[in-house]
Amino acid sequence: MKTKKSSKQRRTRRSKRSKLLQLPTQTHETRRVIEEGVSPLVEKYWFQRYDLFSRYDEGIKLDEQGWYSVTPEQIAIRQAKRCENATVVIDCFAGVGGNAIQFASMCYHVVAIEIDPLKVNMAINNARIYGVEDYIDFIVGDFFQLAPSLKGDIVFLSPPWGGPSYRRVKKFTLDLLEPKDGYAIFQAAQAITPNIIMFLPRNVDLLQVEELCWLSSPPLEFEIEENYVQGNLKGVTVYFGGAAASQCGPS
Ligand code: MGP
Ligand code: SAH
Repeated sequence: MKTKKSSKQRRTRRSKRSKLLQLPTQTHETRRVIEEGVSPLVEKYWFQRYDLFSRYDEGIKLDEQGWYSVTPEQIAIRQAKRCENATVVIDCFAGVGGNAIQFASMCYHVVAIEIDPLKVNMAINNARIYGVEDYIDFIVGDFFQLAPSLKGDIVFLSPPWGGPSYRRVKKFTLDLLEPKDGYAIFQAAQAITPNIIMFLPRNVDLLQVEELCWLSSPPLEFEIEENYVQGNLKGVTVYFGGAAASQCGPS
């Protein structure tokens, strides 16, 4: 005789079945984590790999710092679109190329500076996958040493935030940026152009960001944008000077 199941029993059955249905994909993903030698620190970012590089499976290369620092592709596209009048964009902390690739995809000429030669090799490989390597001049070097000789319409700054532990502080102050504090980084950029874009932690002290405008006379215009991926806040982009007004073409 058939008995009527309680709603609790039905719930248990359904959840067991849905777990079984998920099993093959989970196993496949877990196998890939092992095959690719993904470290525990990187694992969380690896699961977001297609948000970071939609063409990941075509041979994209990242090292540990690259994994946790690369700008997610949709954010990098948005930042690049804001440079619509620019001819030359300088990416001062280029990493494995997440931003440089998207600037180049908009047909800007990109000067990509990165201090770590291994990352530059990865960035060249990644740019090739996106077919934009011809639009990027990769320079292995220290941004602060190179800054006095650089010329460009927009300077893009996504410096190191001190690793994934940046989240532990309630308010991320600009002195926590690396390799120098936010004011020093901004001033080096300002000597090139007032059209500056900065990608900063979501917990950044916005009052300090505002203070950066006052390093110029008259103070620079600025605009702050929160950047989400799949509904999660990933960071904050600040547009200064002509980048705020989208007027950064060659003068
Ligand atoms: P996250 O907060 O470490 O990851 O980095 P997530 O997935 O948001 O973690 P959650 O568990 O808090 O949800 C978010 C994004 O910030 C990364 O995808 C990078 O684009 C950027 N980012 C993180 N770090 C540590 C750096 C950094 O040091 N430098 C730069 N330029 N970007 C970073
Ligand atoms: N926007 C990049 C990620 C940048 S992470 C992307 O989307 O891929 C910050 C990078 O700054 C790191 O790769 C680090 O090696 C580099 N860096 C640190 N100090 C530097 C310096 N003085 N000059 C140039 N690059 C530097």
